[in-house]
Amino acid sequence: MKITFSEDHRNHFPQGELSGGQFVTPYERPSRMEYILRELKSRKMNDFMAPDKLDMRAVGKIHDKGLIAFLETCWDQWVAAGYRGEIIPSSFPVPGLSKRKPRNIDGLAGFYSIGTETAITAGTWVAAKSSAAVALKAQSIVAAGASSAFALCRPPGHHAHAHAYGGYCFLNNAAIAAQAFRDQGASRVAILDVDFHHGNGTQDIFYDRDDVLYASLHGAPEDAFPYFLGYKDEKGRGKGEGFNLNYPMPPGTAYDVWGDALKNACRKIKSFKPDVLVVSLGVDTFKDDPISFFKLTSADFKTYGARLAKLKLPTLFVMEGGYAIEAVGINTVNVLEGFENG
Ligand code: OKP
Ligand code: ZN
Repeated sequence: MKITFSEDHRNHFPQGELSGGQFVTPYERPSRMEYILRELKSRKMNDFMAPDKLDMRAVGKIHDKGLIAFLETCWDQWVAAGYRGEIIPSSFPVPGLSKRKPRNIDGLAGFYSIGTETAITAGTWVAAKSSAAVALKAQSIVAAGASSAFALCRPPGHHAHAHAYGGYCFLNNAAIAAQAFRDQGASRVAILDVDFHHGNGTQDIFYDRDDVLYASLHGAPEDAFPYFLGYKDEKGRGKGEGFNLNYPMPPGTAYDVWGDALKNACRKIKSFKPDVLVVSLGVDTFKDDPISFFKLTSADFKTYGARLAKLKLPTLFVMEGGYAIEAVGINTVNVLEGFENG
């Protein structure tokens, strides 16, 4: 399987994540990539490719111009305003407040984000663009006829909405890739999101559409970030009704239950008859993940990789989360190896 990767992800490494009222070293950190690269190489998965320059038209099909302009210029505006720290929003246009866009950069950050955990630094935009470029390069490899490809991208993407960043995500890499498949002739695209967290951004982006099926297995929103989306009764809207599938699961969920949900999602994906499958691959379902509450073992990742292969679809794997730093490589590569041998 071809793997796309760029070192440019390193440009995004905030010093702080606001977590439990403290600043901690962000869970989503550059070294995650080192562990995955090391494991890929040790299992002789060496077929790496660099991305092309990002096609901003492909990004513009998914994201709002205002968000793109914000991400592009926010750091300079923040510095010009005299702020000394990283960009962390603090005020949000929740229902009851006006939805008008402020001029002030502190206000704008709240306008364009879903929370306060995701700091922006000088290099964030360069890294976010490289992440989308890595996803699009792998997409082009599958579009050209490869049976699979792995986009080893960072920062992740599935929490990013058309109009908002957050949850460690800036550009929705999986959504951008799914749309690129559509624009290059695929009639139907399925997105299977196996990251521990619900992909609120991806769901919202495709919520009204019947040409992109979104299926997600995740920690129940009552108990888990992103808290405000991911319920089972969110099934899509208008002609999109029936093309959004949520499988929220409670704390302590292990493979017996998770694997059944996957089986069910795979059946639904199969009957959708997609031309291609995009997997939002987060490995934060692992039992030792520091910010999640599922109980998958490293062996389970291989098992479900093989299950995905049974769909016999051209498959694009797009990296999302996974924070149990030592195990992130093993678990990620277990999925890919399970898929290749499955
Ligand atoms: C990104 B991906 C705030 C908790 C925020 C953010 C988790 C983002 C996960 N106290 N947690 O889906 O792995
Ligand atoms: Zn996650």
